[in-house]
Amino acid sequence: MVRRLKIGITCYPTLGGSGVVATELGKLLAEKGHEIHFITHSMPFRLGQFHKNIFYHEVEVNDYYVFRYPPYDLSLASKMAQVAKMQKLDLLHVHYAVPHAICAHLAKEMIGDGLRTVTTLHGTDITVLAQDETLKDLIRLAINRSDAVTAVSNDLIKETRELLEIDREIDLTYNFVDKRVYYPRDCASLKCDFVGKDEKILMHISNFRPVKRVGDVVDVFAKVSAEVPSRLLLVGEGPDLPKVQHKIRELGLEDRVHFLGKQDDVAHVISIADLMLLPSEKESFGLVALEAMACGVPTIGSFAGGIPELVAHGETGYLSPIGDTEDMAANAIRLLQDERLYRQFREACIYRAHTQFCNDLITAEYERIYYRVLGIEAEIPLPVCE
Ligand code: GMT
Repeated sequence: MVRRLKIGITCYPTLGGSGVVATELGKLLAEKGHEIHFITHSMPFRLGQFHKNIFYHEVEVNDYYVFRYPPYDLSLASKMAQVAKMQKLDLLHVHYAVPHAICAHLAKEMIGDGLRTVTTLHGTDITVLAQDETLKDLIRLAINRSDAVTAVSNDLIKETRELLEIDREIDLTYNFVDKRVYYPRDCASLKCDFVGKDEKILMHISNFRPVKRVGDVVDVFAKVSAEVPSRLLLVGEGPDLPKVQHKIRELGLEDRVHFLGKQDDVAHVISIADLMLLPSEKESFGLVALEAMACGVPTIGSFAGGIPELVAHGETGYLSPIGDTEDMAANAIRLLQDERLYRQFREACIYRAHTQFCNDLITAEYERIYYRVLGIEAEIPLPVCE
């Protein structure tokens, strides 16, 4: 029997896809019998109720009076070392390079080689932060000192190598969906709250940062709604929200656009959509497009980053050059007006998400990496998801 592992996980617990991936992975590993210790500044929002094999260690920041700024990174590194020692952790798996990978490196320095570290790169930790000369050397150090590094798309692996000029091994570990949660839900009554009988729903979910190009979402919707009776549902909040609200007013679309704010039950919300819009400028993977795909909702998006590795262009959605809202709108209209084509896309979406990006498969890939860095011979078969 393969040895169960004791794993410390650090992530941004309250926002973003990297936090979702880290938390869901922790839950799945715990289900498989591993002991999981979350080491974060607050309870991961997707953790939900009590889980067997899952423990939570809160990082408290030392606010000693000589510190001008509370040193979160140092508190995190100390907490990692403390938990690793007390709980006899086998490894730390950190999500997002800054500051988590560097803190893990410090913790390992404190504990010694017995503790292994795995870093997962998620996106802007490389595509934005590694372009910043003040952070570049730090990120390179953190990556080079990790016992294993994984990234969520081939595109992100390529960017990491190019931007940081490193040639170490980086494993590919795509984002995943839990098939027990993400499948087409029957949300007819919820849908009726927003649209009339023959109207379609276009949806965008993000943190409304400039890389998401939410202005393009509105432009695409303006063109689509001129041809197809439809509504736009915007889910999430972030710095570009006021700009987007202004644009909607300028285009006179207030009656057709609904702001849903932040939502937790994403599977239900997505299931009422007919199309997901993801016109990002940078997107290392695009977890939301995967969640939509698993619920049978095709994506209209851009060719940015790792999106083409996820969305099969012309089969589970359509992609266009970044900023080409004409093409995106034309693709959306074609899909919404052709019922047969839409049904075909919908089925292809569910099949692709549930077979290529399923929880069992990607969890097994992470487990293989853990045993490899620990030098433990273990047979972890890669399951065939159906
Ligand atoms: O890197 C970020 O901007 C934040 C990060 C997050 O926490 O949501 O998003 C990235 O990680 C997700 C999970 O791996 C990916 O699905 C997103 O594509 C990626 N975002 C970007 O690359 C902009």
